[in-house]
Amino acid sequence: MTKEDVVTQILGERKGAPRSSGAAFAPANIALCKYWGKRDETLNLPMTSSLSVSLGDRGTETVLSVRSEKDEVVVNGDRCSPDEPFYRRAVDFLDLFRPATDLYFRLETRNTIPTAAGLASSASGFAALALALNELFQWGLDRKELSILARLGSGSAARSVYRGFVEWHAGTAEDGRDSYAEPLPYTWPELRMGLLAISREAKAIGSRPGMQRTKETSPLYSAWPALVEDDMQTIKRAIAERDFDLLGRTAESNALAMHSTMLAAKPPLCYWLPETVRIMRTLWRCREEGQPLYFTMDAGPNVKLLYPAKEQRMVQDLFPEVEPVTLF
Ligand code: 2P0
Repeated sequence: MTKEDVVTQILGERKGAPRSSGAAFAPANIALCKYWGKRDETLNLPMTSSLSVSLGDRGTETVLSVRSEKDEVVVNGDRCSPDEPFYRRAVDFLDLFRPATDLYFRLETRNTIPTAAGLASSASGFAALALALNELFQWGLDRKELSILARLGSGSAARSVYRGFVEWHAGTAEDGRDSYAEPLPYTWPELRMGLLAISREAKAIGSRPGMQRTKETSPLYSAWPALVEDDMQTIKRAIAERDFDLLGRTAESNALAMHSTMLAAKPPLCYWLPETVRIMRTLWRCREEGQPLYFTMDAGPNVKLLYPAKEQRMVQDLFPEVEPVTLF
C-alpha cells in the first residue's frame, strides 16, 4: 500500500479544481501517552494508540495557493531553499495531491509556537497543510479523513486536526483506514502546561530514525505496547475524573518509560542534557514536599511541566524562564 493509494481511496471521485487559496490553523500537541514505533513506515501507522492535549492557540497557520511556476515554501516570512529538509517534506506531501504536473503551490506557513520552546512543528504543520488543502480544493472531507491524510505527512499530525484531548487509534488495518484521531469529550480549564526550553539545537537523531532504531534494537521495546495499553486507560480515567495526580503521575511515567526503551537501544539514544536531568530532580524534590507538579518529555531535551493553574506562582518562582500555556 502506498500513500498515493490511500489518497485515491479518500478522495474518490473528488476533482481538483482549486479556489485561489485555502487557509487553516492547526494546534501543536503534546502527547500524555506517547507514540513511539511504527508498524508501517510508509503510512506512519503506529504500533500503539496515543493520547495528546493540544497547546491552545499555539500551532501553525497555513495559507496555500496555486501558481503557474515552481513551488514556493515560506516559513515565518522566510522563503525556504529547495535543499532545506522542510521544503522537501512539504513538497513531497503536496505531490500526493497535485492535480496536474504544471500546477504549482505557494505554501506560506507561520508557527505561533515560540521557536525558543524547541517544539517540533511537524504535527501542527502537516495537520494545517491537510486542512488547507481541503479548503483550497473544497473537498469537503470530514475530520477523520483529514486526520488520515495528515498522518501521511507525520504520525503525530493525525492528532493535530483537533483541539483539546485527542486519542489517535492505532488501528489494525493494513491500509490504515482505522488509524485516525478522535477528540475526547472532556475539557480541563484549570490544567496548565509549562514549556521549559533547554536547547534550540537540532537534535542529532530525529524521531523517525530514533523510533525505528528503538523498535529494532531495544530489548525493552517488547514491553512498550502493553504498558501503553494500561497507560491509555489510566490517563482516560484521570481526564474523565479530573484527577490531576493520576494524570501527572501516569503521563510522567509513560514519558520516562519511552525514554527507557531508547536508552536500551543499540547504539543507545539519549535525548537528555544535564539540564534536563537537573529539572527532573528538582521536580521530584518538589513532589516530595507535596507540590502538584509533573513533567513530560518528547524526543529532545526540553521539559514540559504539567500543573494546576493555581500553582502558576510556585512554578514561576521555581522556573522564571517558563512559558505557561493555557490549554483550554
Ligand atoms: C509523540 N513523538 O507522541 C511522540 C513522542 C516524539 C516523542 O510523535 O515519523 O514526528 O513523522 O510519524 O510524528 C514525533 O514523531 O514522527 C512524535 P513521524 P513524528 O508526540
